[in-house]
Amino acid sequence: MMMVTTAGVLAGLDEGSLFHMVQRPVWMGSRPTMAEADWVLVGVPWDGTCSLRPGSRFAPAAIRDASWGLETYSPYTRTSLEDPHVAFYDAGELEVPCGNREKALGMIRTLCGEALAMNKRWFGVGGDHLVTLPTLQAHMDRYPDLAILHFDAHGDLAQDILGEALSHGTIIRRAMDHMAAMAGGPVLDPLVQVGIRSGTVDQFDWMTQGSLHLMFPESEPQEKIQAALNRLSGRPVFLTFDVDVLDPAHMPGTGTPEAGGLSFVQVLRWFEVFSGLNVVGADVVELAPHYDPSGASTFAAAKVIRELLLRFSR
Ligand SMILES: [Mn+2]
Repeated sequence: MMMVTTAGVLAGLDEGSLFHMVQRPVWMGSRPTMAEADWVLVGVPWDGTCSLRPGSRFAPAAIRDASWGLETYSPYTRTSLEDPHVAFYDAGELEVPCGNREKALGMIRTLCGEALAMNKRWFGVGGDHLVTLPTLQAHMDRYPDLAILHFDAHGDLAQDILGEALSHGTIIRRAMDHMAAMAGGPVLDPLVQVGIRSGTVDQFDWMTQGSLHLMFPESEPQEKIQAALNRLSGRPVFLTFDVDVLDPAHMPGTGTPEAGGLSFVQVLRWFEVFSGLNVVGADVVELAPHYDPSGASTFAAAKVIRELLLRFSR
């Protein structure tokens, strides 16, 4: 029997050994330093307000690991994470106290503000959707005319969840409140929502008047798609992506799965539709990896991040 020995492998690494050792502390394709990067990718492992099944605090690490299972090249955009114009830096994860909502939100807002002050584009990886609120507030501080492009199964427009105004189910309503406070009056125009299929009647009424809601790319009339583009064009856009916008058949690994959602291919089609927008920040939230023991949800979330980085780099 032939013995396979590893003796000399480590010593031979510098001379081009057959063995290839890889360390994976960062996202696939990350630049080695922040100075070289346009985007800063930050994990926010906080899931303190999930109303059904918690676990999204585990998403940033799981997605980072899964990223190595993808190619850097995307056949959809025909670009690669290694292309010069795509420059992102995986800064790791912010250690946030899961039992302390106010402190966690304050830390996220401060860190995001710092990244924006360094002229970086923020790419957050949640966490439950509430982590998007301080991110949006930091963006509104910098971009008073910010618009929001929101992918989700849920409108996240509740006034409160069991009396709690700050929750993953209220975040878009709170963001609009923040915008209205900054503008000194109600603002209805700067929101486009995609994939919403769950909420109360008053939330859907509000959505009908206040936001422009799109569902499946092949069934929306061209005029409505154009109206959405008109709303978002020519202004800075924050794109927030709750993975439960995907149908549970594609994305079972999430806290509040909702049947009747988009396929991965339909999501890609929307990214293509919106690819001309000036996206100044983005996040992907609500993956709860342990509810999908196959791991496929985590790979899908990693692929969403890759496609967003590629679609919206410039
Ligand atoms: Mn949701």
